[in-house]
Amino acid sequence: MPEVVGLSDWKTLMDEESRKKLEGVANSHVEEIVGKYAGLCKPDKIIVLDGSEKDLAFVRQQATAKGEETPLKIKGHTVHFDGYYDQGREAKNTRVLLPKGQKLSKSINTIDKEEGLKEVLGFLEDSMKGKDMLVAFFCLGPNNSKFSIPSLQLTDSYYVLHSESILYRQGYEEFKSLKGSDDFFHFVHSAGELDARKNTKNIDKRRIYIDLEEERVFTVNNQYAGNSVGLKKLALRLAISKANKEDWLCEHMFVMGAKPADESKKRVTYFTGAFPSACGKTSTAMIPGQSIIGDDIAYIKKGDDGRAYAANVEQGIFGIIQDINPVDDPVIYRALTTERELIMSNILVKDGVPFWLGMGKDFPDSGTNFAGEWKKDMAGPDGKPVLPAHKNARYTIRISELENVDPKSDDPAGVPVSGIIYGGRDSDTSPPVLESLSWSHGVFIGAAVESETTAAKIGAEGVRVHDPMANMDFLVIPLGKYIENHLKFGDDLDVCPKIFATNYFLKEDGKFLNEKVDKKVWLMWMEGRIHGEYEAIETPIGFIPKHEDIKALFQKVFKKDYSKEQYDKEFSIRITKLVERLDRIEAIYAVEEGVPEVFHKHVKQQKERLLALKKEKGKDVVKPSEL
Ligand code: SPV
Ligand code: MN
Repeated sequence: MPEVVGLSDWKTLMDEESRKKLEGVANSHVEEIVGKYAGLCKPDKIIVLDGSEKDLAFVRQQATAKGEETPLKIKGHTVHFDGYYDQGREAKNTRVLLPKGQKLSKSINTIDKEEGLKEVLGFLEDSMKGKDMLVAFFCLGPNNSKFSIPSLQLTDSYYVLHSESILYRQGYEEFKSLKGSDDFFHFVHSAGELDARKNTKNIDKRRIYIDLEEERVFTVNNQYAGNSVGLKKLALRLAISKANKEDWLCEHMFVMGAKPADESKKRVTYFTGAFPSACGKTSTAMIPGQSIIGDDIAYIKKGDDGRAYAANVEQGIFGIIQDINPVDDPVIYRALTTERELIMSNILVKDGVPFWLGMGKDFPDSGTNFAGEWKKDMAGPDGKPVLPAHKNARYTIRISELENVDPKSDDPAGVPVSGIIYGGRDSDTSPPVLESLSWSHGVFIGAAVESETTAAKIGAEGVRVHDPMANMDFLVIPLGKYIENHLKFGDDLDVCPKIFATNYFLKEDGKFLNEKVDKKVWLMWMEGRIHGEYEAIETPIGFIPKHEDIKALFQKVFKKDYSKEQYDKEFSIRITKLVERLDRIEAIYAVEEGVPEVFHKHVKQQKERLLALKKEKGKDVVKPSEL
């Protein structure tokens, strides 16, 4: 029996122009997919888009006309609201469709494929009645490159397509070049039935089901971009599976270019960085004076010269707007407050003016936000106080709109990666920056990343969670295999990138030990290490900077003194805390199958080194000068 039985005359739902565009890609698989889900979802119309300026303008105009977005005062800016209960990535109902007899890590959410398909296709049935089905062609990775993955999006949301037209490269030509092959990803999305505010009504029927075999994702009854935009976190999961089969890495990483603190040295050194949500990822990629390629997802492949090359999968940023202010993030703040095409979501709007948390302005007493008509001190439908803007409120913008865009941001060859940064978040354990002892030690560091949960994911906030390579939420292959792939990738390179770890969140008496902008100094140190410019101190957990080098960098970058006392506070080795962390990591990996032996070896050896240091020094917190 076919999976879906629907309309046989679906082509009548297209006008002549759409029909021509669909025929233009000359791909029977594309046609079959469009026909199949048009038959199931029963839209009033099918509108095929080829990514032309005219089409993009149509999508923008319809997003507003249909009430999914509202224009703000500044030209080109709009706001979109997601429903009250749809403010972050859904974890519980995002599942991999698991074919019978297959197994994945315990921490990966799965559902029997047959059962899951039946459920999600059931929810998609008739979901587009009274709406348009939009069919659009995109390309993950730079166009016309070895990184490119053509991707087909079907959705009934103009907001989703508008977002995608900002965040991703167009792919109509890529689809033509497929010459009829089925080697592409596809995504079927419906926001489902909408309420008067144009928000998903049946949030209890929100489902995101991932089919690795067919390289497709079904997502229904949601609007938040992390759930609805196929090319973002849904494609990330498909690409992780594809990378696993093809021996490259698909990472939840930014890509950026760093310039040395000494501007007379004309060089750009490329870094990728994995940070769990709200651990400083975008703000690291946006450090003033540096250049950005991408802030969220990278494909990394070995180049002909034996080095690792990374490409930005996206061409835009779907960034957290909280705390974007002229002091901490001047580049983004300027972009968000001047004329250009952008979408803000889940902020507060008063008379067409947006307000968000931490922007450095007072909130009005009322306005419109994700809860509807907002008033100071009001409670939401769940009885909880409603903040004026959501903590996970976002902006969607093209990277090319930013003044710090890197000239190689669309380079089909990608950029050579010299450094990889793993950024965790803890208040009492890890120093602000360190360098791994080797590639495999670096992989271990990445595999041990921990952070406190934030509002980007629905659920409790402030809980310390293990998030290997900041990619755990998206893993669709066993964790052990994923770690092994990283180890193998490095073994296969002629020159490995150096691997670093950062933690911007150390606290003393409840107050942060460093300032937000300090991350520039850590980056400058990492950049210098890559070029052999600084010596480092070997500790049980990796190489840490010398006080004199950091002091000189603080002087150069911020004209600020960086005292020995401050250095000691930030770079001391906190043995018990570090060992506790290793114990947590050990427990997590103990129940995982297929974890490479070298990983266990690093856990064991690091613990031994820490305990030996404790014994030797007779104390629990050891200053760098005592090493
Ligand atoms: C993240 O949470 O990692 C994001 C935003 O980049 S989302 O699109 O929700 O995944
Ligand atoms: Mn992300």
